[in-house]
Amino acid sequence: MLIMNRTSSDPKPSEITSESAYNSRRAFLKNASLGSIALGSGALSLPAWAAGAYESASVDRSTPAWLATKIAQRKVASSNPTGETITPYEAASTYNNFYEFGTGKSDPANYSDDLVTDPWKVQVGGLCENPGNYQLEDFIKPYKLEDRIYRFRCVEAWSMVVPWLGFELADILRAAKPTSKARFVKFTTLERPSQMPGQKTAALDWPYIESLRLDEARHPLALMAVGMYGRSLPNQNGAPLRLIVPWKYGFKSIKSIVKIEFTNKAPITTWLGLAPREYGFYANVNPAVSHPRWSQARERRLPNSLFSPNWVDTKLFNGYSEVAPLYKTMDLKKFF
Ligand SMILES: Nc1nc2c(c(=O)[nH]1)N[C@H]1C(S)=C(S)[C@@H](COP(=O)(O)O)O[C@H]1N2
Ligand SMILES: [Mo]
Repeated sequence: MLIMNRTSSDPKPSEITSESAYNSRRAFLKNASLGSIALGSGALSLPAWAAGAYESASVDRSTPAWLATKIAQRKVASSNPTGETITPYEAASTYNNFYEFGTGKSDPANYSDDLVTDPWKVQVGGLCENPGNYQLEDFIKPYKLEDRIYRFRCVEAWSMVVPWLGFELADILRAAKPTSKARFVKFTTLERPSQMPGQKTAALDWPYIESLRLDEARHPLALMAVGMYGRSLPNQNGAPLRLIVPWKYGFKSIKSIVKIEFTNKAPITTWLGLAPREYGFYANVNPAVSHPRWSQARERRLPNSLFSPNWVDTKLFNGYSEVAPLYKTMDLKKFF
């Protein structure tokens, strides 16, 4: 998510986590014998698809009791529908984009420990019949959680396969009942510079904002995630509540959500507002539409390094062709 007219923003080799960085981190974890915490936790019963994914998992963050209970009661995925290797937890939780904590790939993991995610409030409002202010626990109480194993593709051309854990965004729409005037749903991230050091900089216009058309939001693939890899979300991955839209570039999947509003007009979302020629409102994964500064034909599957980039071909809608009807009247080159 790098901007043309910022010198600090050109993709640097150092932004790609090097093999040695991975190895030294792993060595550190072994020495600190933290690596065993997650594996040793009896609460986690790992399905077959997860084999190996936790190998070097180092983080076992405290999870509020109510959330741990809900997670334990979730519908566990019986198989991995992507048929692709699950990205190790270690990679998915240390190579992140979350500019609220800095623009470097390891900044979110390094600087998000102090973010307080419990208690957490979610406000639902705008053009809907059932607005409300909720504690997160009450907000998600009606919904049964489940694992959803999805490919996830960043506009920067790296990707991963992650077992997210959550419930359908469509459930929220059914509960909030957007009025006939509503056409978009707008999401807002927490603004709390005291705990989000990146917000003390002008890296982005804060707070981070994203949006979907209502029919996109109702698609059963769109997920509200409260966890990943069978546990609660680490702060760097958007705790305690984030969006996952697997057929769109990762920047649509907004983290640490505090507000959900229904609007009549398309909001100016964060990256669209910053660089409209580079980041469109739709941001559907499309190998045929290049970013102005790089091709989108391929992607580097995490974990990777400069020495083994692990390239795979990018698929239209990230392989989720079931969403194609949402866009059948649109020129995907124009509405990118
Ligand atoms: N609030 C907020 N949400 C965000 C971002 C961000 O900087 N701030 N980065 C986005 C981008 S560009 C990507 S690729 C994904 C990365 O999610 P991950 O770190 O869990 O892989 O989060 C998205 N959501
Ligand atoms: Mo991204």
